[in-house]
Amino acid sequence: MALLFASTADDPELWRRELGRRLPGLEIRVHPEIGDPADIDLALVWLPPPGLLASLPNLKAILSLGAGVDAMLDDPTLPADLPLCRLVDPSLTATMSEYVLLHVLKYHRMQDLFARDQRERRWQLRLPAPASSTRVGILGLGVLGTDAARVLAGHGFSLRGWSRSQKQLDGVACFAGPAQLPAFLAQTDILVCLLPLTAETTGILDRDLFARLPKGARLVHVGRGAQLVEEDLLDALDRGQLGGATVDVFVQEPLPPEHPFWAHPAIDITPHAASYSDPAVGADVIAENIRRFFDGRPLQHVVDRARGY
Ligand code: NDP
Ligand code: OXD
Repeated sequence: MALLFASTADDPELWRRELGRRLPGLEIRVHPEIGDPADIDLALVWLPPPGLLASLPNLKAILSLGAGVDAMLDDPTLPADLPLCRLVDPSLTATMSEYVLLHVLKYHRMQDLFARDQRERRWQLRLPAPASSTRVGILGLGVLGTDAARVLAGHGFSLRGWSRSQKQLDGVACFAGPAQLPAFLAQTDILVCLLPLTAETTGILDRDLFARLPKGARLVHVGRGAQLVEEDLLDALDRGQLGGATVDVFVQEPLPPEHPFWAHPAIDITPHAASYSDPAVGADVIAENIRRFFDGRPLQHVVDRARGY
């Protein structure tokens, strides 16, 4: 009975310490020091090498160290019948909402324009408008989108959100499904993408979608790289259809040095760093699922593989 830890983005020793505090008897093996693969019952992973999970003959459940599991679902060797649980962690949610607030405020308070003025040594007073006059639209009203909406509402922004199924959220005008997407976009000054990557959302941030936003709208993209058609973003910025974009996720990560986003004056990039799962917090959630597994109780946050998230 052992848990395999495999992630190149997370510190195994921090997770070992935090999980060990909560589950003292748990044996943790850190990839690539697996030992006998037949000993592994559970895998705690982020972007595991394709084929790794399929090589564990007694694996019974997969726990993701990330909220989005698209990369794992993309691995054709992923064992089809095992529960795959995504991470729903208060520290990841809080850091994501912080990132969204930071960049929405940047655009609302015209900090992007002040930065350009500074580069051009231009002293230009720009007076702020009330937050209620800035319309923020959130694509995806799941765990992260709902919390971002709550935080933005606390700052007085005018909010709308779009999801697959119809929602009712206090202070958020809710839209659902492809038919209501145009109406949602027409009243969005700052668009935040917090969608999972699925067949339906691949390439959703494209020329047609940008054309439906008010001219000069801004984009904050924190979903997944493949949702954005990168050349359409460059084109929309060049034509002034979009006024600026903040991008955290890319088709190719790390972003290659020659990529045009690096030096574009209207694009701010961060290296897939919008949120962070603090092991001291996230271990509560993971440990609860491990206890459930050993007690034979239903696991939490199991991904619906047919839906893709
Ligand atoms: P959830 O599963 O909780 O929420 C997903 C939301 O997207 C739901 O509201 C869902 O609608 C909606 N949605 C899915 N497909 C569609 C569709 N075709 N049309 C309209 N709405 C759709 O996920 P989280 O909020 O936890 O995470 C969202 C994503 O954020 C992750 O999958 C990941 O890609 C990204 N992420 C990025 C990070 C970063 O550092 N940049 C960090 C963490 C996550 P419904 O409610 O109706 O099901
Ligand atoms: C995630 C991420 O999905 O960090 O958790 O991208």
